[in-house]
Amino acid sequence: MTRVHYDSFINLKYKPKKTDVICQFKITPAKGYSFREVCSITAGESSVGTWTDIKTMNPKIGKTLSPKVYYLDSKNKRCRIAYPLELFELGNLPCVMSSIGGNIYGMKCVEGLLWEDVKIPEKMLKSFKGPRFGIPGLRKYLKVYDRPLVGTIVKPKVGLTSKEHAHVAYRSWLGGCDIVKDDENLCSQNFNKFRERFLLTIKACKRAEEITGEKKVYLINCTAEADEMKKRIKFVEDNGGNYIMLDILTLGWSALQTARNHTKLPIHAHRAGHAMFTRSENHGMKMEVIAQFSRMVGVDTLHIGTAYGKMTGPKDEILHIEQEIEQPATKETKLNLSQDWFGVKPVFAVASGGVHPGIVPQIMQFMGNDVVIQAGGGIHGHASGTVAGARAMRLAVESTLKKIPLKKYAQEHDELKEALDKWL
Ligand code: CAP
Ligand code: MG
Repeated sequence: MTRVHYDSFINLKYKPKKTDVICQFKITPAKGYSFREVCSITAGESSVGTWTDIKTMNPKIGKTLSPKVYYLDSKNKRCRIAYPLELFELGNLPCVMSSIGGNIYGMKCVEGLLWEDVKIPEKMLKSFKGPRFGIPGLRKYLKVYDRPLVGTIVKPKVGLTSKEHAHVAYRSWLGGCDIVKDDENLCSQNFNKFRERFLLTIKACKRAEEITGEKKVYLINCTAEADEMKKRIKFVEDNGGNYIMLDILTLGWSALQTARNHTKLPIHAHRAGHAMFTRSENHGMKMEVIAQFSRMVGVDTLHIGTAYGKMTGPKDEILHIEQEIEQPATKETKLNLSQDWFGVKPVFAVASGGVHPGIVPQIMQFMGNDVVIQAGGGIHGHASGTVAGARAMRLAVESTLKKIPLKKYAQEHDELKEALDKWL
């Protein structure tokens, strides 16, 4: 077996510069390798190093571009590496990923490599667009200032015709949803073509606005091959659309950047497939890092989990992710790096997956008011149907804001009572 062995990227005296990109990893060395050695290899393989010394290396490269492992915590297998900004092309996230999230993940010396956190310097942040709307912009857009936003996902995920889809959306808005979105796997299948679905559903959206007097948005899933995605976004913009949705991880960072460059509409980021990277406790990358890059590129709403619903994700991690996408800055702790967002707009956290009115108080207590609370099954599964289901969600938000226990509020509100009877 080819054995890599070097120690040259460790420098525990190094004080990171303001311009460095800093990453925190949890590293499990493979048998026969030490923790310290693999930390050094991680820095090397994701930058200027390779498995042996090379004749083409020169001192200038070594001096200006070598990352430094400046923090080692062998007990918790955690290290922090400072990468000089010059290693990367600004405004090119795939390039950053190919470096830091690249070859090293497949090397024999690594048994597990978990990219836990990133601290992005101002210059890199500013080379991306960031959210166009952000939380204050979206609140203004929707004219909702004092409560969480309420959304739904048209269900079943796939299978409805465009007409049926528009009808379910319409009934969701009538019942009280601010937001109606497509599901992540609905694109332009034969049974429900993109253009027809869009035209019918946006018409229903305008009608619901007239009837309810509230602003309503339709998050249509524009996920497709990049040229086609651009065409779909343009079609939405040219025909009175008010929001687009993208599956950011299946699309890839490149197409997400393209979308951000090409649309004036808010972007909803669905994270379908994130768990392929984020689920293992020892290998992959954490949602924290995905969330930071999403804010940097410029999405306006991002799924981050609920802790109380059907998806995995520890509460403390979800809370930290929410802070990371919604706050102007976060502080350094033993578990996380700090991040100053230098004015990059905040992203609305989306709590979704197994949500129903019965868990709204917990979600609001845990995630606050700046959250989009989304329920698919928890609305369309209501015993009296979609309108009542949406109404029950709004009532749950209302009762929580009024600090009235759900069960008490339900005594005077049938839709809420029916929802609690089914799901609590
Ligand atoms: C929710 C959802 C979302 C998940 C994704 C679904 O539907 O549409 O895709 O929320 O998970 O299909 O599960 P339900 P996450 O309300 O019917 O569960 O938000 O954690 O990324
Ligand atoms: Mg879904």
